[in-house]
Amino acid sequence: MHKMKVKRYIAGDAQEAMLKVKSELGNNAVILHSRKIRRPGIFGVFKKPLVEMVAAIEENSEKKTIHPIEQNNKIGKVFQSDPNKIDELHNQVGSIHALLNDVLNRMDSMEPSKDGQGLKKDEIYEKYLTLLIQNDVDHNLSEKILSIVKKQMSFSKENEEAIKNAIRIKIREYLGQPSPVEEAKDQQKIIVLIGPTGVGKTTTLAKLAAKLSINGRKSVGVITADTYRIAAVDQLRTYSEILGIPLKVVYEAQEMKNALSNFKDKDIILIDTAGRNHKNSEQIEEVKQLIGPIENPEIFLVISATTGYKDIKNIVSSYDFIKDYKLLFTKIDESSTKGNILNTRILTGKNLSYLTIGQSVPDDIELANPDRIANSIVGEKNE
Ligand SMILES: Nc1nc2c(ncn2[C@@H]2O[C@H](COP(=O)(O)OP(=O)(O)OP(=O)(O)O)[C@@H](O)[C@H]2O)c(=O)[nH]1
Ligand SMILES: [Mg+2]
Repeated sequence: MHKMKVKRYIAGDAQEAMLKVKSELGNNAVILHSRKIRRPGIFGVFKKPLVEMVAAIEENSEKKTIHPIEQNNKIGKVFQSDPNKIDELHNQVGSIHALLNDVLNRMDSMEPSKDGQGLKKDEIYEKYLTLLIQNDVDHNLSEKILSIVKKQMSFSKENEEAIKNAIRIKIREYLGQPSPVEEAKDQQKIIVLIGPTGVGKTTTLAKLAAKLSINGRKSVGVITADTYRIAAVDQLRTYSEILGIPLKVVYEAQEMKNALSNFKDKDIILIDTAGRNHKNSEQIEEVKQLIGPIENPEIFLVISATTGYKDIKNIVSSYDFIKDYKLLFTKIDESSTKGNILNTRILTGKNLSYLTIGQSVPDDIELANPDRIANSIVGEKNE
């Protein structure tokens, strides 16, 4: 493409604008674009609009550029006299077209936005979009949150604290209230922990058992259905001995009813299950068999905070046969971001419950704190 000089002219009407173009750029100038624009300022609305004209001329070239107005008259002649010229014309029109698009794009980005904030609007939007995504909030969800906040206030540098706060409040609202183990007065509570392998189900169960029996003064019984690994039963037996909580081992799904009736007198029964590979449908089917006969179980889906969102989505969908469950995130101490907690909460619509923050039984467990999660996602240091 030839090097072109592009200039923008503002005039009272089109004729005046054309004269300006002609006198500065000469007869060979090409009008790329012309449109009516409002005069700046609040009174501009009542005044006659101005005409904006963008014109171009080829720099340092002796080749004649055909003026679009002349084109109309000449084109027939050109076509008749020299068909080869058509190609040249096509090329010229093509390059003008490309140039025009480029100029229009640039003009668009120069244009002040409706709220008068100019480019700053996009700057702040992009800044927070990047921040949310860096904190592992799903891209679509990040855009959704920002577009909601954008409807509430103008995006400008001066407004930044308010914008950040509105984002935080929206996230906080999405996270909802965490839901701990429900206190059932005269009813026995049966809690089941399910989830992928190695996420910390058994450790978390020991933490919950300790908290409920020591702080909650409940009588607790523990059942393990994890007989896949010899060490798994030993692991739980060690905890139950330390905590003084009785343990029953269930080797087959049919034994579950029996184990449960053994603990008829307990306030709370905690059931540990073997870690299941969510990609193995047979293993997932076994979970179904195991929890099927339990009346009103309170199910916690245990997910490690270090798991990527793509895998979390697969895990969640493999457990979609369970109507009601709570989300429990482990290994928060090993994860640098909290976005997945928000993503998973939105994806499933299930309540958050506890977070675990280390390996120590029973201390490293806490009720999820939505304010702190939201603070962390918007990048507050003192989350
Ligand atoms: N850093 C950290 N490690 C944890 C946390 N919770 C559990 N772990 C560790 O994760 C490892 C696996 O924990 P388990 O409780 O055996 O996990 P599980 O889900 O029962 O594993 P399977 O029964 O094999 O599916 C152990 O080394 C735990 O100490 C946590 O909150 N933070
Ligand atoms: Mg286990």
